[in-house]
Amino acid sequence: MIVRVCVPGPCSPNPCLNDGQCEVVSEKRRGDVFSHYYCVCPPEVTGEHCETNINECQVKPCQNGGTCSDLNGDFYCTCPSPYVGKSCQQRCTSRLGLEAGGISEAHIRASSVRYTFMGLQRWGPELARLNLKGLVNAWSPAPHDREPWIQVWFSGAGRLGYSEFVKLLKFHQNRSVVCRRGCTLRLELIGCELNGCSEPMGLRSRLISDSQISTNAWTAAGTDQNQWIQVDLGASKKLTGIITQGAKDFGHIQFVTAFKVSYSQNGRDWSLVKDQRGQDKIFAGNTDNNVHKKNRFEPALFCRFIRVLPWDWHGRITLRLELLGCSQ
Ligand SMILES: [Ca+2]
Repeated sequence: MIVRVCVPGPCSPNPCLNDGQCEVVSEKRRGDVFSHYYCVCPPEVTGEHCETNINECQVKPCQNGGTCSDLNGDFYCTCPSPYVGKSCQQRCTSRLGLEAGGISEAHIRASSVRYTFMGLQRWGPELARLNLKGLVNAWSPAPHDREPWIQVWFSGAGRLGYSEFVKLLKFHQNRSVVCRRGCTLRLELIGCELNGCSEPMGLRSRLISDSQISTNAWTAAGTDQNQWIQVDLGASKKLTGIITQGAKDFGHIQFVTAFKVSYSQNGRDWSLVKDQRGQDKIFAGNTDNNVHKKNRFEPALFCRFIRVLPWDWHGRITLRLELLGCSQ
């Protein structure tokens, strides 16, 4: 009678460390193996008894001057500014969208607002954007506000465990030093989205050449729903969003108020982006000729070619655009 359970043997108690699995070597297989067992080690350790920690820093995974810390089956990079990411691979210096309008008015709040010219001019927090033009062109707190602050909310950032708000406060105790004729402020925040796939694909900075896209500010020859503009990314990319902007032509304001998007791997077979009900998705476009309107692709698109199909417009069909994504 053979008893298999609860008998002390080469694997009981388990001689393998760090959760290594002990396997008994059968008599037949033993040959010149002198131990009665061997250890199957988890990936983070090695050695006869899984006793040796594998140094994940040995392959130097941290880029751009990052410092590597060896962890249990993993590594951690401490990155010097402005680099972020698992391997410090991402340069985190994008403008986060105050100036360009990617951060909407509803996402900017402040402790108070100054009114001038008999209360007609409102220096609201939504005006705290760089290079804003016009008579009232910045945020300014009320004169009685002793501790002014302005706050920007990045929707969605909290899901990643990073702070979702940035709040600038207490510019200076003695305001007469800092603020001349009232505190006013315009600002831009520099950073990046840590999911790492919403970098501008280069239409605005012309990394994508004009042969890949018809032109930077595009006006369709026709004014009907058969117009489209196509971008060839050169290779398959992951696209997570699109930014559109209208234009002004000899004083005529022109912008696309709604559009559809189709995408393709080969430039011949096209699929339209659908909404949750399976209908062709109609993206909300611009409401003026200047502000950047950002739309997300959820889920992301994986494609080489993308077409914007204007669905509704003001004036002529005129569009400037940038795609957001990455090469993964
Ligand atoms: Ca390790």
